[in-house]
Amino acid sequence: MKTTLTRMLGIEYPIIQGGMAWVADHHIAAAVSQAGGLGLIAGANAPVDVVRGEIRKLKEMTGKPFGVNIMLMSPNATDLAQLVIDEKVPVVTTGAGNPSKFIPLWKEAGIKVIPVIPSVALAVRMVRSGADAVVAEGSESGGHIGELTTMALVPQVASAVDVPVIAAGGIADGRGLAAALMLGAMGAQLGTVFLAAEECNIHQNFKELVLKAKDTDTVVTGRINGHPARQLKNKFTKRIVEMEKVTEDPNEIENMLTGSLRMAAVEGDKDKGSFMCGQIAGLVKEIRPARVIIQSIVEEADDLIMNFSKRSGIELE
Ligand code: TUI
Repeated sequence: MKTTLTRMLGIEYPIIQGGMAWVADHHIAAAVSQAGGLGLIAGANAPVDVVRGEIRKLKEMTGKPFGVNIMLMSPNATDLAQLVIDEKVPVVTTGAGNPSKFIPLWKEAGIKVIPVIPSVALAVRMVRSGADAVVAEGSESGGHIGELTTMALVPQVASAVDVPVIAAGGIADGRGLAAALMLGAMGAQLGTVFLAAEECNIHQNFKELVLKAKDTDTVVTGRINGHPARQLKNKFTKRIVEMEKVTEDPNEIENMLTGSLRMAAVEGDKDKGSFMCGQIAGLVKEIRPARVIIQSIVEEADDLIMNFSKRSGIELE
């Protein structure tokens, strides 16, 4: 399956793995890239030396294209912006902010720049600043999200910009990829389904919670402090939701979040962790190698697009 996105990035399939903080290390990123998608290492709040180590370990595992996601609220964002240049990283995605000031440097270094955006206005601004593509991320996604759903956001972004659009949020199988392409996207970014990849080194408890989750098991916290984030419901989110009703200091919520991603992904602490996860978790039912996940998504989407009217029973005159 080739699109303008696969050609731009030199990958086989139009599938990008999300840059999940405390989750996306060189193991999962290398597996996704080796399988023909684009694997991403999450910069998140990690120190520069740690991310450099991850990049170098990934390069030992695969010679295929990969990317680094830079979370712009990180205190290390500026140093990471330079690191990706020094380490000749082929693709950079960004999240949780506006990367405009870094784009000229990255472009000069030959890096493909793909900001994740939650609105048409930001997409247009990013393209004017030189972005090569954008990820239009709907609020079905896990982690830090905007207001719009994937269904509403993707076609509006696709109509507003002349670079490839990658749909994200609520996609975990071939139906989702095919639907994204129908909405005008040239590919899809997936996070939740890769939480259940064999090569994803999160705590076993996290994987089990994802496999067990049903459609209504996530909740958005942080709307009050301007950093809304979707995660699996647990004791931790219950406490935050209660706190949000009474607190007069939004920073209090921010402080509660400190360490909670690590607590989920590394410690597997079911009560104190923030298990960031998308609404599509209910569709994720087994642990599979990244290669099998990608193959099955692409095969299903391919078949749907080629044989849609026959498969669906929808008759066209
Ligand atoms: O960034 C993400 N997802 C994330 S980041 C993260 S770490 C974190 N945890 C708690 C609170 C905040 C961060 C976990 N998941 N997705 C991409 C994304 N980017 N979603 C929304 C945005 C975004 C928001 C505002 C992009 C640009 C933006 O611009 C505002 C501005 O500066 O104009």
